[in-house]
Amino acid sequence: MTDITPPVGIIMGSQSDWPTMREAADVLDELGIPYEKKIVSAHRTPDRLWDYGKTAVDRGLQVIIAGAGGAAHLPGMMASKTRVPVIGVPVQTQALSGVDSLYSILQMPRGFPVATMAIGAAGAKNAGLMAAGILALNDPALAQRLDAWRVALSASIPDEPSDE
Ligand code: RP5
Repeated sequence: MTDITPPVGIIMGSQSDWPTMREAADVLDELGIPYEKKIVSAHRTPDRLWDYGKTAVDRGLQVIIAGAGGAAHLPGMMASKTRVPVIGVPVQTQALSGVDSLYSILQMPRGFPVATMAIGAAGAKNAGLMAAGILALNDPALAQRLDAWRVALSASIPDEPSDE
């Protein structure tokens, strides 16, 4: 059996991040974009992080979506290990509402960017859409699907608020 690497890797620091990161997976499913999903922790499984980053280009990954909470070093460390674009998702935390995650991911030093999304579920969903937009640059069929998705979202917004 040959392992074919999908274009998108969704990685997260913990199983507890999955309910948030599933938003990214769901929108990739909607758009027909294959992905893999892995638990990779900067602190608990640093060797796994290193191997994932070291092999990302050769395996053919084109975008990495990385979610973590608290001392959220996963996206930045991944960006330091691979030139594959990293989209960071700050997972909401109980103690500091995800502001800790946001600052940990956002404030990268010059030279190693992470495209940082909003805190929580909206950020995860937008990470999936950002990945789609990047891939659509070289995939006309996906570009059409993404355009249609955006049109459908706009069409679903009512003109007026309802009391229901
Ligand atoms: C981070 O610590 C993870 O990304 C997660 O958001 C947070 C808490 O992890 P658990 O204690 O729930 O496994 O590394």
